Amino acid sequence: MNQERAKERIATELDRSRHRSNGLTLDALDDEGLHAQHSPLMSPLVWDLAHVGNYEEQWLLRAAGGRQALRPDIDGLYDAFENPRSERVSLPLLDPVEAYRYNARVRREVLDVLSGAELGTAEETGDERSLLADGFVFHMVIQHEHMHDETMLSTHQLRRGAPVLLEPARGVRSLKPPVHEEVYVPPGSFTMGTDDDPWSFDNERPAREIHLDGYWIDTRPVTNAAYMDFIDDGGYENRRWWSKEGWKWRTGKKAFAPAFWTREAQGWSRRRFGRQEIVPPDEPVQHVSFHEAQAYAAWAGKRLPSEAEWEKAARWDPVAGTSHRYPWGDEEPGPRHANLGQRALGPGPAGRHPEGTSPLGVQQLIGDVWEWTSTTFHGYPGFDAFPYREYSEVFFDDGYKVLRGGSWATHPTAVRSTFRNWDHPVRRQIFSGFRCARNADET
Ligand code: AVJ
Ligand code: FE
Repeated sequence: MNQERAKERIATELDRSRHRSNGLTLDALDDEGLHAQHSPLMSPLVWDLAHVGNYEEQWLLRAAGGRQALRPDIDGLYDAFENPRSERVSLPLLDPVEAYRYNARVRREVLDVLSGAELGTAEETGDERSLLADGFVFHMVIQHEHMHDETMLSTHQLRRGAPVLLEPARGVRSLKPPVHEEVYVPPGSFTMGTDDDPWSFDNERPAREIHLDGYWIDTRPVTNAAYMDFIDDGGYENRRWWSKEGWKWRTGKKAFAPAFWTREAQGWSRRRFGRQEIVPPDEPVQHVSFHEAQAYAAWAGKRLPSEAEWEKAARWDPVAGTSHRYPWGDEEPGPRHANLGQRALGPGPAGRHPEGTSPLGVQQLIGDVWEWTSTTFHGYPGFDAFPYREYSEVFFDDGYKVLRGGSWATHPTAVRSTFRNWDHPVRRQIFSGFRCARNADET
């Protein structure tokens, strides 16, 4: 891409992420709703709103643009490590209108920095890892804002009260069953991770050849209907399906179903963004913890895929012998490929987007629900923290499991087959589901 086109794309995406953030805050709730602590797990929404602006100021204006700081006085307030989520509500935060104005002021100067920036390729600049090479730091800031938008959606989901988010019409509800429930991935090597994706974070690098034994992987994420069978079969009462840690969580939490579910006389219902509705059987299950995903897989006689197994199923083309950026190839995600970008307020039914199928025949790897993997989050061999240790390195402490593929709430710029998300295994306010895998030698 030439520089002018690259800059136009960046400006468009900066605009889109801001439009989305404003839609989830200023356009959705009044001051009280924006300042409120809707859950101890989440920040007040006004915090996220000014945090994305402050991050943009620090990285695009100061670090990349070399400009004078606009509001160094608020850096501490919006530092995620200085202030735990549960305490942000008592900070002297910018109010919603101040946050809006601050963000707009930062953005005006950022567009100026962008127009003068030298976004040469890593090769041209001779600098393997520079902030500006290939537009990296702009891509980082765009993705950062969309990640917080997804986090804000989790806050909205936890919030009690009347619905405030518009629900666009939902697509087709029922589709043909898959030809195969699982596919076999033959033993062999594939390229995992990347050295040159201009949107990739440090934790997606470097690329390397990985050999995997043959394995089976589900063609679709586990549905609500299938998950209900696990519940009905006493899955939550039977210790044998749970890991030691998982059982401790299950009993301590008194979990009996995914978060937001309640059992009614007629069956399961759920609360979704303030609306109470029947749980749709054909949708991928969401709001499950890693422990629930693992217990289900054990009950089904399977296991969770490792992240390498997930990535191979999503990227590897056994005919061409190459790895792609997405399951469907290298084309940017469009509505026909995947359910991404908050176009709906939930996952689509299992089997949607057949055009997004991977060469191995695996569906819905990108979009709908984040998928728990069995892998503990760590750097790949040769990991090099960039541009700051707090993006991923400080989370390499064995406390986090890797999630892959993005959800319906993830923006298309913020996910690809190499993208790695992570969270504590107990978390379930995120839009998390899973699929199962099993070893080749087990019938
Ligand atoms: C990559 C989604 C785990 O939200 O904690 C936001 C992203 N990093 N601000 C998070 C992030 C800094 C991060 N996750
Ligand atoms: Fe952040």
